[in-house]
Amino acid sequence: MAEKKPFYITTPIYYPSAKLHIGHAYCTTIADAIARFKRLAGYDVFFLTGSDEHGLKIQQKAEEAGVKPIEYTDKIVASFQNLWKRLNISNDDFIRTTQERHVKVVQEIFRRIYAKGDIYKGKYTGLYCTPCESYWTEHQLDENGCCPDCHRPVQPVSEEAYFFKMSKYQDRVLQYIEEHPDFIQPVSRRNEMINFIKQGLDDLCISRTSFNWGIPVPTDEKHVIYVWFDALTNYLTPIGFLDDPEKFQKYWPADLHLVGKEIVRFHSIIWPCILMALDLPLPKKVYGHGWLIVDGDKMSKSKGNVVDPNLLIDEFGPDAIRYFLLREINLGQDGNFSRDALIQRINSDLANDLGNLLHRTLNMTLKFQDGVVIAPQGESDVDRSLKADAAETVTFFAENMEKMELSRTIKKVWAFIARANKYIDETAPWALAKDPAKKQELANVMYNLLESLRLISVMVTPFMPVTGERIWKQLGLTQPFAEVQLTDIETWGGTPAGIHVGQPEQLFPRIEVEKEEQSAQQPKAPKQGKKEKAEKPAKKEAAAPGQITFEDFNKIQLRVVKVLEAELVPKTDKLMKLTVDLGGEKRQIVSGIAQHYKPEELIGKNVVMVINLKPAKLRGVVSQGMLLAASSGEDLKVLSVDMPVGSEVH
Ligand code: ME8
Repeated sequence: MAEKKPFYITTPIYYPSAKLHIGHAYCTTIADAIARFKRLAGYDVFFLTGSDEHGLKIQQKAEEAGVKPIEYTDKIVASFQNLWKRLNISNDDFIRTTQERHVKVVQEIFRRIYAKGDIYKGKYTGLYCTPCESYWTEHQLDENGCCPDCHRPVQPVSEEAYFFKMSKYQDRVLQYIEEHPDFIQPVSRRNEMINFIKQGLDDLCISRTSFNWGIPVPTDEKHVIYVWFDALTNYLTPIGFLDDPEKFQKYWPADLHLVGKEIVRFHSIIWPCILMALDLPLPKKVYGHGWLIVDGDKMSKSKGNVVDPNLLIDEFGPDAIRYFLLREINLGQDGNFSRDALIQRINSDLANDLGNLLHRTLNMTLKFQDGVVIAPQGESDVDRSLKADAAETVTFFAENMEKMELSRTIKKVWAFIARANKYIDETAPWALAKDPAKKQELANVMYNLLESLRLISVMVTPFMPVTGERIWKQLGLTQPFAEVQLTDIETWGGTPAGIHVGQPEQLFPRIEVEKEEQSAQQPKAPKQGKKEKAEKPAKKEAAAPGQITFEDFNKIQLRVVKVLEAELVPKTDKLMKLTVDLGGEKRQIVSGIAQHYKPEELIGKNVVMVINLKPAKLRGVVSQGMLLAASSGEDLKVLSVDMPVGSEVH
């Protein structure tokens, strides 16, 4: 047998500074769909994901939690691994940058590049963004003098540090990018990177002495290696860079680094410079995908719009979430996540189109042929047209998945599902079943439907692995599902005659929107938790008209917050934009108090805020809460209290 072609695909390694949200799940799901497709297409796939555990931010979080950094990361990393398991992510390894195998690699790389003269000791003075773990120069800051990535304030720092001579590789990296049009994708990101390099690359600071949660510089232990140098090299560790030359030879260079758009720069500029210093070939492709936006807004803890993938899996199952993310969003662009759109897709595409096709086909096979698949003989025009569509869909699938056109591929497969549903109406098997002379014609129709579903079950698998296998089993196919390859669906007729189909099982229950709306009135967590769903809700005493129950009142979360910044919203005379501190978390509120206060009168005040109000946009500015105020006639005063920031108000 010919040796399988290797395919090495990676996701970024995630920071265990907080729980993962649906945006992280999006990135990993894309990589998983590609990895699964490549396996199907006969590649020897190595799919890597992991965790990026060092750095000041993690050290600070651990200190806040009163535990050692490794205890802190152990716990969060376990939650990552659990999430990937629940989402059926098929990674072949999980790298933790705290693992001994990785520490050895990073230190060896440091040694090699130092020995070559491309790492030197100097003095670092610059600006550091703690949340992003990034150093910036003055001219890179945004218009407010903040971090150009996260737009939060940066701190000036000055210390002895090791530097990597990126400047030495600037011309070579630029030349490489220009000569390899496929290296950075999509093209828009490639142009951004070219412009960035043309502005000149500074040498990169790769060590710190002001914290110690990191990999020590091998020859100078008071320094720890700066996180990006440690993080990027993760891609070399599990494929045997130090300990398995044969494996390394096989998988390096990586075929695809899939990353979010904001870290393309690290992967397509810094990482190539490090690899050039190591005399290693560069990865074949860096693909920068867009962000997942929630109901039109970027997800962030401070906006309170973070969507927890675990709760969604509890509620809708992993495949529906995967389907939605991959179907709804074009890879290179930002895309919107909305619960309503998710429910709509589940009902129309999964329960209706796919679920009905399977259900009707199996039911009719059971009813008209005792569940036995009968070999087809001859074909009608409509049969021929269905088969032509099937062949075209399989070709489209193979070609477009290679091009990472995931959403387009899904749409094409669903067009074929619609085609197969239409074929049922066109051929009307129930009418054929009434006429004994049409027995073979009926058998042909049933065969064509079952065979269409066989192809569909394989084509949906990269996106929905559980569903693909469930369809396969219900069809009664005997070939082990795990062994199925793309070649098995490239020719029509793989369903063997004589097998028995199984009983239809519902793939996706319809979500009743009315019920949804009712349950949306309930507090969020119980609605999403499975256990709570199974339990009967306790009977509640209804409130009289005009009254609210204690439970209603209890839903409102009131907190003492400090006003940090205040400014008028341009082109309005009533609205003021405030930045408030909730006690470790900042939020932005838009409040209609501009006719009653000057901005400077509010700054520094401790006021009362509703913190769990659904974010809204006022004149295009996002407001993530509401201030309480008392008014009488023209007079209005915000409720201000002499209590520490973060105090709860009952
Ligand atoms: O950047 N939509 O880690 P990270 C889509 N440790 N993708 C999103 C997203 C969203 N809303 N939010 C985050 C790091 N991501 C480094 C990587 S790699 C050597 C080191 C994506 O946990 C984000 O774009 O902050 C990034 O690709 C990934 O999650 C990891 O983010």
